[in-house]
Amino acid sequence: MNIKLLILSLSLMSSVSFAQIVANQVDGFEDNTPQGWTIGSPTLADILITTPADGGPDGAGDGYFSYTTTGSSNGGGSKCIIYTRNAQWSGDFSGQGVVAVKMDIRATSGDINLRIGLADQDSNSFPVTQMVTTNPIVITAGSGWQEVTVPIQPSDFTVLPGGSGLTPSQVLSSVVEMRILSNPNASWIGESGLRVMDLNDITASTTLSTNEIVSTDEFSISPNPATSKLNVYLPQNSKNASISVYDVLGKKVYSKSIDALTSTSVDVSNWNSGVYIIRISSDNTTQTKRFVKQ
Ligand SMILES: [Ca+2]
Repeated sequence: MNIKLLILSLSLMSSVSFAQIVANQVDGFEDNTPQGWTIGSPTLADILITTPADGGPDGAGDGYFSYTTTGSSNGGGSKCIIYTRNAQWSGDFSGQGVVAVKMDIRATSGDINLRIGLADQDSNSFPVTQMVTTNPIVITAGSGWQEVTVPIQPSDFTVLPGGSGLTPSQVLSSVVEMRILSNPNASWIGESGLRVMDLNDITASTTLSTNEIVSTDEFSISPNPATSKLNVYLPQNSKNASISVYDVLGKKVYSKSIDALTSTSVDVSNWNSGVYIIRISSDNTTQTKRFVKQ
């Protein structure tokens, strides 16, 4: 390669821009890739990170991200933390109006003390000022998929020692790396011990509301947990509605057309104990809820 070509290719490389955060973007894991989320060792990431095609909160066809730590106290893959760098979770969070990260999360082995970490970069693209959300959100092992909202406004963060001294506001406008981690203490590193962290629909939210979707048009279920009968109350004006129920593996275990009714019940007495997803589809809307069969 001659010098001119070398210079040309270098200048082309430097002009390649990374993906940047966009308001309301969603990592849904429907493409069965980790969408840039990784751990320190790419080799271990290939083993410890999986992206099942089914079994997310919406059941069949809802792919999700799953990271299982090694359970060791030290070494690659031992810490409960994943990150993206110079990818879709970098850039100007404040400029995009992003005030929270919403996600579906499930802990199937060990409680998760959920925190979001953000870092800016120096001129060599190394993260320098690092900060994590001050208050962990505890996801109890075995509690099934939970929809959580992690506020990420400046006052929500603790800046970790050793950085370049930027304020949370400054970091939020020039993010290089984002982390999702479990640690009872404010730390840039995840805690060790065996954990399985499942994630879905990681969303750059411009609202702090946890009830965006809740309205008078929402369906409801009771009792939850259910032992013999699950009552389903439909939204008003439901047309051509149907109920589908999926188990945690995404297998459809029940379906029924419920047109022209306002409530119905499902006999669950012979179902296996566990978590199920119930989906109501109608001309107007599709909604899902989780319930437990005891
Ligand atoms: Ca998904």
